[in-house]
Amino acid sequence: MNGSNKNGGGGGGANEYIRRHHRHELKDHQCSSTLVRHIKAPVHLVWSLVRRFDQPQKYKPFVSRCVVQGNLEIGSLREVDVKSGLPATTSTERLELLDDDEHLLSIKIIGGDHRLRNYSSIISLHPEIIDGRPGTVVIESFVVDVPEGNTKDETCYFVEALIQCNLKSLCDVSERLAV
Ligand code: A9S
Repeated sequence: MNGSNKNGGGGGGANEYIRRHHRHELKDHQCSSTLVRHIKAPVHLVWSLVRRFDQPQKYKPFVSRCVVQGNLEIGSLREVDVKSGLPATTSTERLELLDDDEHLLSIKIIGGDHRLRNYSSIISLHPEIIDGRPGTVVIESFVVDVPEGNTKDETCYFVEALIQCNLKSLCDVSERLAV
């Protein structure tokens, strides 16, 4: 039984971007989803925040600290400490893809005291005009194992809520910088 693959909203353009960049091979007992957000800030500015694999806390509200071994090469690992109150304290994550031309970042979570096993995500940025000014379509998709004792929907709901918080914060930080 394949995981549920709900595609987030977003206009025609977004669906084309989703088809091109956000394809995940779903295994049994995995769930996947795609979230789309429109930011009133130019792509280069939003990307300057997203591309910092070494400093996710630039926009991710749950991250309290991040340490990267080595430099920002594919395969680099980061140790992410998250704030109290979450069902986890640390996460070890690997840089899978960082493309400064296509504005693509992909990571895999390979460890930590949380319940997200085989978590893989892709975030892509695309220019668009919003209210006659340079804006950005942000698309983030993930695939993750459904933990024993949880349903696909519960797992998707949990991860989507976290990513929505990340994207809301990315929006706030970017739009504040774009003023
Ligand atoms: O940070 C991301 O890009 C996405 C997620 C889903 C991160 C989730 C998280 O960092 C917590 C916020 C700590 C929640 C991890 C890896 C596990 C959690 O339980």
